Order: sequence, then C-alpha cells, then structure tokens
Amino acid sequence: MPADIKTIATTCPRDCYDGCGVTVITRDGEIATVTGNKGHPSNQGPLCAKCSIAYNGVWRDEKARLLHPLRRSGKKGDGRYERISWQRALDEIASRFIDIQQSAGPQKIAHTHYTGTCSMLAIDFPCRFFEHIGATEIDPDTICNNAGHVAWNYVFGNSLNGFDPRTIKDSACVLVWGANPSVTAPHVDDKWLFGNDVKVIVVDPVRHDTAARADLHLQIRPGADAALAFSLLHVMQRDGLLDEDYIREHVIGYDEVREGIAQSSVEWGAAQTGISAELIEQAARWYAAGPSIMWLGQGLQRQPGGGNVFRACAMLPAFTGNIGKAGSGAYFLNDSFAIARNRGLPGSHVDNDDHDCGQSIGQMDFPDAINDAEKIKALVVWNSNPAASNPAQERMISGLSRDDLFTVVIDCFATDTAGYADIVLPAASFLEFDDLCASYFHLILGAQVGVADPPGEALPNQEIFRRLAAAMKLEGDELYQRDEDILKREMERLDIGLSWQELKHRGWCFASPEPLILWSDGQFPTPSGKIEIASERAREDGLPLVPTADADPAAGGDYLRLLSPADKYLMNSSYGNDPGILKSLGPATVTINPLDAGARNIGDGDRVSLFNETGRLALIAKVSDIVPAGTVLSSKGRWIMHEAGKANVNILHSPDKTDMGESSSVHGTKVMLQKT
Ligand SMILES: Nc1nc2c(c(=O)[nH]1)N[C@H]1C(S)=C(S)[C@@H](COP(=O)(O)OP(=O)(O)OC[C@H]3O[C@@H](n4cnc5c(=O)[nH]c(N)nc54)[C@H](O)[C@@H]3O)O[C@H]1N2
Ligand SMILES: Nc1nc2c(c(=O)[nH]1)N[C@H]1C(S)=C(S)[C@@H](COP(=O)(O)OP(=O)(O)OC[C@H]3O[C@@H](n4cnc5c(=O)[nH]c(N)nc54)[C@H](O)[C@@H]3O)O[C@H]1N2
Ligand code: SF4
Ligand SMILES: [Mo]
Repeated sequence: MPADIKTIATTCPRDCYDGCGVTVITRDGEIATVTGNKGHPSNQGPLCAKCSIAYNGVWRDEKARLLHPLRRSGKKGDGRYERISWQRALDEIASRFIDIQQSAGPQKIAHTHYTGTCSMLAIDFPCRFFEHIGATEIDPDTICNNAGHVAWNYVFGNSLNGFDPRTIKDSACVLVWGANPSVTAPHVDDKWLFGNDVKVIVVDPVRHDTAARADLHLQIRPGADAALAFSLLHVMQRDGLLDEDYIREHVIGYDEVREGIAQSSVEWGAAQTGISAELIEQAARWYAAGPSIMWLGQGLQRQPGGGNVFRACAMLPAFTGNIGKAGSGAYFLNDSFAIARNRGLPGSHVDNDDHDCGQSIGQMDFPDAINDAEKIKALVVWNSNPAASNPAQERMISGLSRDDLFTVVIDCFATDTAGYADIVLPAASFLEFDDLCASYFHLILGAQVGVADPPGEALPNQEIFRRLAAAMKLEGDELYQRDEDILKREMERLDIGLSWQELKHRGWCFASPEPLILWSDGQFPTPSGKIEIASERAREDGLPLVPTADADPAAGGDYLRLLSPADKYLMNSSYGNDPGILKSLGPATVTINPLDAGARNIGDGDRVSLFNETGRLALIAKVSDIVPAGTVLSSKGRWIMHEAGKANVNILHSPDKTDMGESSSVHGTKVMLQKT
C-alpha cells in the first residue's frame, strides 16, 4: 500500500521577529519532516538554520525530550530523578502550595516564565492559575526589553504599534539601530530589508552581516546612541530638514531640546560616538529625506542608559514627521493581536495587554530574592531557563540550590534549570497542540496546528495548569476553560472574518487585508494626545523631562565593554542541547579587536579568560575588527552543562538595572581580558 503523505501548515512560535510559516510532512500519521512553508509571506521558503536542525533533531527525539513527571532523588544539581505518575506529581505540588499559602502566604510562591513558546494559550493561560492563587510573578519583560517599553510608552503612549512592514514599498530608507536581523530575524533581513529598494543604514558596534551588507554602517561605541541621535538631529536642524508643521501639530518638547540639538555638532557627535563626521552627515540626510522607517532593536535598550537612548531616538521620526505616513514608521515591536482587533480604526488606539500577573519581583532582583528564604519558598519555572539565561549566574544557581526552596520546572527538555528542580513536568511542544500565534514584526496571525501526539506523557502548559488547579480544588471557570472554547472566542474577538477551523486550514492570514499606516490619525495615547518628547510622566517618575545627549564613558583602565547578544544557532538557550546545533556552534568564543588582542599578545584561536568582580569565563579568542577597539563580543544562550567550565557568558553579567523599567542592562558589563 502506498504511504499516506500529508502536508500540514503550521507556525513557528519562537520569540522571533520572523514568525515563519512551517510545513510539516507526515507519512502514515508520523512526522517525516519539518520544513518551511514556501507560501508564507515571511519566510517564503526554508526555515532558519537553527530551526531546520532542531525541529528535525532534539525537538522530535524522544530520547532528548522529557516524557514523564520526575521527582528529584539526588542532591539539587546532580541530575538524579525518578519517574512518578502525573497524579503523584500534581498532588505533591498541590499539597506543598496549600501548605505555603496557609503558613506563609501565597505571595511566597513565585513563578518565572517568558517566551520559550509564544503561542497564545501556552504563553498566557498559566498566568490565570498564578493570579488566582495570588503568587508573585518574576516580571518577564525585565529580562529582555522593559526599558524600551517604558521609554516608548512615555513618548508614544504605546510601544507595540510600530508600522506595517508591507508599507516598505513606499519607503526610501530603513534605519536599523541596535538590532541584528541577520541573526535574530534572518528572513526579515533577507526578504524584507534587502529585498526592497531602500537605503539601509545600520547603527551597531558590531559589523554583523546586516551591517556589512548595509549602505551605511555607523560603528558606534556601545552606549553612545543618545549622543548620536542628537548629532543626527543637529544636521537636520542646521540644514532645515525638520518637519516644522508635524512638530507643531503632533509633538511636544521640541522647544526644550532645540538648544541641546544646536550644541550637538557633528564634530562633537563624532568624538562621543567614534563614528566619522562624514557618516553622521550622510545618515542624517538620507533619513531626513525619507520616507524613512526607524527600527530600534532590543539589544539597543539593554544598555544602562537604554531608556534615555530610546527617548532620544524617538526624536528622529517625531521631528522629521517620519511616522503616520506611507513608507515611514517608528518600530520597536508590533502586537498583531491588538492591531487585528482594532483594524477598522485609523491607526493607533490598540489595547495594550501586558499579560500582567499581579505582584511582581523584577528579574534584576531575582538573584537576591531567590536566595532569600523569607521572600520565596516555592518557585515554578515555565517557558524559561533562568540558570542559563539570567545575569548573576552564580548567584542564581546558589538560589536554585537552596534545600528549602521547593522548585517545579516545566519544560520539553532537561535544561540546566530543570537539574535543580524538586519536580520536573514534561511539556508538549508546538508540534503537538493547536494554538494561535501573532508575529511581532509582520502583521500576521498564524495557526499552530497539533500534528502529532506529545511524546510519553507530556502535556501542553495549559493542560498542566488545568490539572494543577483541579488538584488544589480551586474554583473558577477561567481555570478550566477548554482550548477549543478560548480559540473560538479569540477568533471572534479578532474579527478577521475567519473561524478557527478556517485559519487552521489556511495556516496564516494578515491582521488586515490591506496594508495599514499606523498612527495615521496623528493621535497618540499619551496624556496630551501628542508625541511627548517632553514627558511630565517621566519627570514625575524622577527622570529628566526630555532625553539627554549622554554617551557612556569608555570602560576605562584595562576594562573592555562586553556585548552578549543573540547567537545564530540558538534561540536564547533553546536548541543548546541539539547535537547538530552543538556541532555548528563549536566552542564558545570571544571576538576581540586586533588592537586589544595585540596589546595582550593574544592571537586567533588562543585560550583566553574574561573576568570581573562577578565571575570568570574561559573562551577561545577570535581576533577581528568586526568589533571596535574597547569592545568584546560573546553570544548568549549556551547550556551550562555542555561547557567545560560549567558556566556561560551570564557568569560575567551582574543584575544591574537600566535607567527605566528595572530591566536588564547586560550590554553595559565591563570585563578584563587575559591570555591563559
Ligand atoms: N547575556 C545575555 N543574557 C540574556 C540576553 C542577552 O542579550 N545577553 N537576552 C535576554 C533575553 S532577550 C531573553 S528574552 C532571555 C530569554 O531567556 P529564557 O526565557 O530563559 O529563554 P530560553 O533560554 O529560550 O528558555 C525557554 C525554555 O522554554 C522551553 N520551552 C519551549 N517550548 C515550551 C513549551 O511549550 N512549554 C514549556 N513549559 N517550555 C517550553 C525551552 O525548551 C526552553 O528551555 O534571555 C536573556 N538573557
Ligand atoms: N538566532 C536568534 N534569534 C533570536 C534570539 C536568539 O537568541 N537567537 N533571541 C530572540 C529574542 S528573545 C530577542 S529579545 C531578539 C533580540 O534581537 P535584536 O533586537 O536583534 O537584539 P540583540 O540580538 O540582543 O542585539 C542586537 C544588536 O544590539 C547591538 N548593541 C548592543 N549594545 C549596543 C549599543 O550600545 N548601541 C547600539 N547601537 N547597538 C548595540 C549588538 O551589537 C547587537 O548586534 O531576538 C530574538 N531572536
Ligand atoms: S526561529 Fe524565527 S527564523 Fe527560525 S523558523 Fe522560527 S520564526 Fe523562522
Ligand atoms: Mo528577548
């Protein structure tokens, strides 16, 4: 009998700008291959390198996946576990939680989660449980992008309403500032950024592949971006390139920064940023000529002054009117769900679901809190891997090792963090249940389609929390709502004219059939209704009224600035256990400018150490001028257990906060470098 071959369209739910369409080919009901959906507007072909490997590797390898609930049988961290039934696991968790609720209070139960999977049910539903019991949330965005959110909320009243990428057809210039799409958005990079007839300007300390391919690369010193923004505006002000009508009608604060811009000469800007005066002039003219899109990356705001940088950069679209018109836009993130719900409106007033789970502790306070028995008595980790991902790695692990901390980890894999759990619960992956995905770049909604049964006894996050609620005998309809009912209701709310079954059949659809020009009505959800470069709300929060033209000083002495952004082959720490990925990754490296390497007698391939007050890490040197002198580069996301020194780059980062939003400022870290 011929094999029964089926082709099913689904969506990649990783925390990724691209939001690719996935094609799963099944043979006699079993997954044969996971590949890219050629008909999807984002990828238009294969998946990225990492997903092509991992979705056909560990993701579907029963030997690599967690299959059953486990209970720790050895010491924390030594990885010895015994299999137990779901009932026993849930009963034990329920009784420990009830005990803590009664003896110490529910807020002593903490949970930490982020974007391990971004589909709607699997990312949001568990929060209902934690809200219901009154647990403390480790504030998710403060590990990633909260400084940018807070800053752009001051300025625009919203940080999730950027622009519609389809409108690039009307654009002349795209300014990519502190993002690395060649790694973090490979299809956006290739198909969108370089697939359209636009001038590309990149501002980044690193000459990554996008920067190397761009028309202009402004190789800035880390943390000097606000000074650059002022200096770019200086050129536009001097040459009469600002849009005075737009400023008058839609912006407040120009008068307060006018003088600061006038003083930020190109020569001054060049001295602050390390970029030549000619490049600053050229970039300013191209951007101001427009129509221009500005894309601020998430790496950009992971600097100590990241919030101020975002407010300073926002002056570019505000003062040149490069917002609310065809081919223009100011983008940090989009929220396709919110935009779909409001697609009949002229542009801006999206409802800003912030997935707030009640009381919280910031991620930068997490290392201290997890070491404090009075603050946290039980911890649930789901959709994240803090042992590998969080700064202050040593302190995180000492907290996770506490004997008196009752820890539950829910994951598809036995991660570094799972090794410290009392109970480990196996999660189903995106290939194994239906859900709804929204891209944060393209305005696309995607169906996630369950194409296989979960391996072993694994369950989707939402089902795990329904069962845990039942084990605790909690009352409340929202805790038990079925997936089908939520998906049906959400499709009605989205009002895109498709039922869940229809979307599943098609695989994806745009949030609006026609391209949208966001902010076209010129109404911003700020107190004044205008773009607030001068923000009273910021001042009330103890911040300057307007952005300032600051640049971080050089690291000083023998110190170098360490950047640890995304890796091509990893998705944060996801995929770090895949043999094919490990082979592609090779050993952990640090990229060093020839001047810094020469001064320390370091050659390509040498063994070196990076160290500071927080920790020490052994790496292999890569000598290259893709990084400027004074800056070293070593990417994030490797699994600790696979590293010889049982640590990754987060051993070097301290949990210092950004100027706004109590967010991570990992890219501000200073390190010493030594040949070993
Ligand atoms: N040094 C340094 N550190 C950084 C950064 C940096 O730039 N530099 N960046 C930071 C940023 S931007 C972020 S967002 C964080 C991310 O850090 P984390 O939130 O820790 O992200 P991941 O490491 O990918 O962990 C996600 C986990 O979810 C699991 N998972 C996948 N699907 C499911 C599912 O359906 N259910 C469950 N329960 N689990 C699932 C994966 O297997 C994986 O273990 O890291 C931060 N860490
Ligand atoms: N392959 C892959 N893709 C990913 C991820 C991954 O881990 N791997 N992670 C996902 C997640 S969670 C996120 S948040 C996004 C992040 O994706 P991006 O928004 O692209 O951010 P990062 O990769 O953190 O950093 C981007 C750039 O910021 C630059 N940068 C650092 N400091 C400064 C500075 O002071 N000034 C300027 N101008 N630039 C600076 C870095 O050199 C880096 O090239 O990517 C997502 N996509
Ligand atoms: S991680 Fe990003 S680039 Fe890779 S397949 Fe998923 S959506 Fe596409
Ligand atoms: Mo992130």
